[in-house]
Amino acid sequence: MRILVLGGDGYLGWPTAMYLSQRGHEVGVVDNFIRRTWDHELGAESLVPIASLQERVAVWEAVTGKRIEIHIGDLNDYTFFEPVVRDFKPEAIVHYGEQRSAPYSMINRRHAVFTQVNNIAGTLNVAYAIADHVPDCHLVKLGTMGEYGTPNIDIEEGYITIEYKGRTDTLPYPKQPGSFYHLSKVHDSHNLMFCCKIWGLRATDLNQGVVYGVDTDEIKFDERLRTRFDYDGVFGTVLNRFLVQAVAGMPLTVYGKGGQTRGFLDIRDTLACVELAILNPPARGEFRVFNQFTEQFSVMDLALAVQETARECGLEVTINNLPNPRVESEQHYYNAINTSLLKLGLQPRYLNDTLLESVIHVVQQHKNRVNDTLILPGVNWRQTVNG
Ligand code: NAD
Ligand code: USQ
Repeated sequence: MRILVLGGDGYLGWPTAMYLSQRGHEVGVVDNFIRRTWDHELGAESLVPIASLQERVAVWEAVTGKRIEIHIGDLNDYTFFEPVVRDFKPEAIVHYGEQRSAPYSMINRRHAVFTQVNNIAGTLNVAYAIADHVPDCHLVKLGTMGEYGTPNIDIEEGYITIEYKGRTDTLPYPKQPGSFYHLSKVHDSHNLMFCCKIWGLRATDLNQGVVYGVDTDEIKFDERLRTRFDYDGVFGTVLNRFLVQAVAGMPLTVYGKGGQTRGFLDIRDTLACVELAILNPPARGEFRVFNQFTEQFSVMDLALAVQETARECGLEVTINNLPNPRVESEQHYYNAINTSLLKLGLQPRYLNDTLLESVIHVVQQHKNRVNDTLILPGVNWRQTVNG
């Protein structure tokens, strides 16, 4: 198939582009490199050195003989994006191209506004370009499990059937997100559901949990194909951060009590899920939602697992319960349904010692690049900063 990967220079976008290319799809990537600019803004850097997109694509072609097309530009610039869609004529678009950090969106007013404009307006442009030029194209949009928050009932996949005053309806599942970033995904979901209804587009919203891991089969072909690996307090996600902290000899930064429970998945399962969604498209007019994670853990479960594996690798690690910089429940019920992707054939790779050890090994190779001033959280949800 002809597949455009938006955000194809990012942590998930680049491995996805290679994975789809390796499976014989014709792949184009779109990115404006703004993620690399945010590194400069924050004085941060991927722990694992990453090549430019141009070098990655050249190495990929040299190693596999397969071409990946590059389109450099902003999804919010329709004069750039419209011709890309018109000329590439994708049969599927995988949309990763958003500002994805909850702490970044909570820095101050400017970052909150930027996040919502970038994500919501960018996604609207994607929907318009599909409607205008390739109305049959399947949009595979990355959403987040954080759209649902932590309700005291089971979390269904996008919709819930409710009986009220003797009548029954199936309605969008209630959303209680925990940051302006997570809210941007909720707004995207509403816009896309509406676009499917009015224009007959077909879309899959992949409500993904927190991703961990550093290696995919394609990355292993050549060191220059590596994807970014963030560990700083703004862009680093929890398990990736704990593994870096363990290697750097720093206490694991559990926020509050650590009972916060989330869905998690291995980066290789992200790629498998995205391809399964592409190969099994919804009908025209359907807005389909899949919960994309394989296991649930509390933050404290993860800290204890990292501590245990680190000990087996000869590293002594302590756990530090920091005052929580976020506003979130620290002890709550959590049971999310994730059967749709399993029914399509996903074979999950569950978190185990071997995976933790393999990430620890990669982190150890780059230990001298850890900047310990970036580890502690610096963004506080309770402060409104008018910057
Ligand atoms: P990332 O920041 O590494 O990659 C996103 C890419 O999109 C970057 O390369 C960035 O330059 C690009 N981008 C952003 N705005 C753009 C714009 N307006 N125009 C063009 N390019 C733009 O993020 P990631 O970790 O790869 O996440 C990808 C997607 O998956 C995001 O939408 C995120 O919300 C979602 N997601 C990620 C995780 C996770 O744990 N990483 C979990 C759930 C969902
Ligand atoms: N946490 C800690 N210590 C840390 C970092 C995080 O205890 O050092 C806690 C947070 O308070 C939170 C949980 O771990 O309760 C997850 O935090 P995170 O930073 O790993 O993940 P989150 O902010 O939710 O965002 C990440 C991605 C985002 C994606 C989301 C999926 O950055 O793009 O949408 O995971 S989900 O969590 O399912 O919404």
